[in-house]
Amino acid sequence: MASLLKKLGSFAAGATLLFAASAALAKPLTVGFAQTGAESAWRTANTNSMKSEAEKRGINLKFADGQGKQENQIRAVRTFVTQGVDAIVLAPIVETGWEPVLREAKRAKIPVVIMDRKVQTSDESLYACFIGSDFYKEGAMAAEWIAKNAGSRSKIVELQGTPGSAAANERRKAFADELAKNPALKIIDSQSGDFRRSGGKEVMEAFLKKHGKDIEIVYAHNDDMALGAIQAIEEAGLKPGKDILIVSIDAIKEGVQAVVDGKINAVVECNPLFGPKIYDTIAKIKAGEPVERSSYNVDIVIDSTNAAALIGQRQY
Ligand code: GZL
Repeated sequence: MASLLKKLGSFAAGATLLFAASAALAKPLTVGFAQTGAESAWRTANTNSMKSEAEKRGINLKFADGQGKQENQIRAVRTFVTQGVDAIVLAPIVETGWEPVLREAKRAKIPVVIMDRKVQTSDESLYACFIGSDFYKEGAMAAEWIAKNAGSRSKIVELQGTPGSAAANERRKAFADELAKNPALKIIDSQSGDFRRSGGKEVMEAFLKKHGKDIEIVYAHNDDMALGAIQAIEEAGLKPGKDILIVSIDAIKEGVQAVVDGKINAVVECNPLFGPKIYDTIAKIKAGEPVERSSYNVDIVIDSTNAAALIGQRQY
């Protein structure tokens, strides 16, 4: 009798263990995602990639739209910590001011993946890894294209992205560094359009009022501002891509179409479709596997030589 009870006991223990293991396996991952906002078509594509890939993988995604404000993103990360999510993804609108909330996540042993734009921290252990694009390279590629193709044109106006964002900071610095190698090229004015189409139009209208036909080239930190600038240039009776060269970054479908139409002369790709890479990385982190500290997407230049061939393949 005793041996039968003993056997029943060990069977029950084994069954409980098995049940617990299968329950743990079956429990969907919960990821908190603090997004920058919805300022551009690029951002919308980025959000859609994160949401659709989570759905495909059965991941429970808690999405927070920062609406362009750092304090909203900080509040969202704090909430994710309180909710005890399995991992946090942060697309930081600006580079600084994240240490306190990243420390809270670290104390709660919740890994944070920094996506898209970098953060400045004195303690790199505050986040698990960075996955994004090399904005410095993108800015350099834009300047190199201009140096090669501008001919006698030299006077540039710059539409900058969100002040304090890594994307704007690095694209501006790289472009300026490249121009230092080509002294004929000169930035005659530079202002933020906040990565927004409306911002690009308003700033370009002001530049046209101030500089008129002096403007020969527009360097826009993203396509949405370039498309806004095109509206302003056409309303001023000028031909974008001909009277004024336009070089931009992102390569959203509408931007590549503008290259096909000859209204934008070159666009540097900055792929927003991070979903698969982000969730693969989170799976590795949760399994205790090593992940790359920083990983970057590969960017290409799209201009009149390849835009028509590529437009049909654009995914965002
Ligand atoms: C770049 C991203 C920038 C895009 C803009 O990775 O942070 O923000 O270039 C977007 O279109 O608004």
